[in-house]
Amino acid sequence: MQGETISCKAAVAWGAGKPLSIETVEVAPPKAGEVRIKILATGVCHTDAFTLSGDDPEGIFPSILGHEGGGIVESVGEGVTSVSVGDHVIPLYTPECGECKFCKSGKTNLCGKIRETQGKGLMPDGTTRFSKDGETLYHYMGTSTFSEYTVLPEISLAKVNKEAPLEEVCLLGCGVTTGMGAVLNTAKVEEGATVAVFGLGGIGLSAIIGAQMAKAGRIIAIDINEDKFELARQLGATDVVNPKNYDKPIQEVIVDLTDGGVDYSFECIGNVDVMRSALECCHKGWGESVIIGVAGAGQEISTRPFQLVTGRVWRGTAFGGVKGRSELPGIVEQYLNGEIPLKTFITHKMPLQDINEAFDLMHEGKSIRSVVLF
Ligand code: NAD
Ligand code: AHE
Ligand code: ZN
Ligand code: ZN
Repeated sequence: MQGETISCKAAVAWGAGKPLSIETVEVAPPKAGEVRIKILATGVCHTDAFTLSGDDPEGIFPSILGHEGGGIVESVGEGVTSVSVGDHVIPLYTPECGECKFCKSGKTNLCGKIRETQGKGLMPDGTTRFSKDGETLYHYMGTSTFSEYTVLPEISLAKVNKEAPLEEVCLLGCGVTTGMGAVLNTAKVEEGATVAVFGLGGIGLSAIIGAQMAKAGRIIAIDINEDKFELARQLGATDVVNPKNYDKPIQEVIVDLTDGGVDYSFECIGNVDVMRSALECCHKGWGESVIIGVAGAGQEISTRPFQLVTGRVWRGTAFGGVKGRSELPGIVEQYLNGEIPLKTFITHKMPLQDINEAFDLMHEGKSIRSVVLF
């Protein structure tokens, strides 16, 4: 049943480079095909910081950021059939409509149905559900989880087991699913393979979990912040490398360490120079490098075409290739079966009013994931 407009707290991004501001905002009821949810917890991903910094070509202000949440359905719009009030859900920035060219291709998780309006901070009908004293606030990544209440299209929700604590499985809404999925779905790493992971934040550490699940023979973890090494080892890294400790390019260091290069590498930073290193540390003839990190407006990758001519493969992944509605509920079950150590990722918890601390901790390299509890 459709409700009334709700007034609630949200962290509003008024402009690039400004801290988020906790405001009372209005959240309109869901229209046809839409669902309003009460957010219980949200992680803070580097992509939120990337957009807030002003580097995101799709960044729109004022908006409500956040895309790694967990919540409970509060009300549903006309025609919604797949979720009902009280269901536990994870918002999906990569929806799954099941009927568009992309969904039907069987080749990608990138659904095309609402991508255009989503990128403009709008709901599929071209309007927004958020406002503040009559001023429009834009949606972000179709999710806007930095708000007590948010509205999403039905196709952007994965219904999950109510036994799963939302303050942990919210991390499956982006970081952990992305890193694991990049290894298991995008690269399809085989048993015994040698893997290099560049960047040991929430994404890189999840890639290590994926590599461990794939039974990779060697997992080389690379970061310029050595505080990240202990957790990387705990999760399965066999080697840890700080590029700053060498006076030659990191790709040469890795090639020397691995008798010619790795089978698979993953860039989990968003640095185009490291993307090049990640490609060039791959083994001639078959090595594959997967770009996960998101780079700012105007930045481009480059390498000698000879790197590809001689058999290396460069690819990328969004949300780890995971189809959210059909596959995420199963990943939540894997978590419930003890296969995914989500608690390990939560280094900090805080109330919404302290959300800017989560960004500070990330920039200082002190957190893996901060989870905001509502
Ligand atoms: P994070 O800030 O938690 O981690 C980044 C890590 O990279 C840090 O440990 C940092 O010390 C390390 N680092 C920085 N510069 C480095 C360098 N030159 N060499 C080695 N290590 C370096 O970030 P995160 O939340 O894990 O996100 C990582 C990247 O993945 C971001 O660009 C984010 O936007 C992107 N991302 C992409 C997807 C996707 O679907 N493709 C999903 C989530 C996040
Ligand atoms: N808006 C940016 C690109 C940002 C981006 O690549 N986002 C990833 C998810 S990052 C999650 O932390 C993604 O899913 N991309 C696929 C898509 O369709 O957005 C830009 O450069 O314009
Ligand atoms: Zn993210
Ligand atoms: Zn689709």
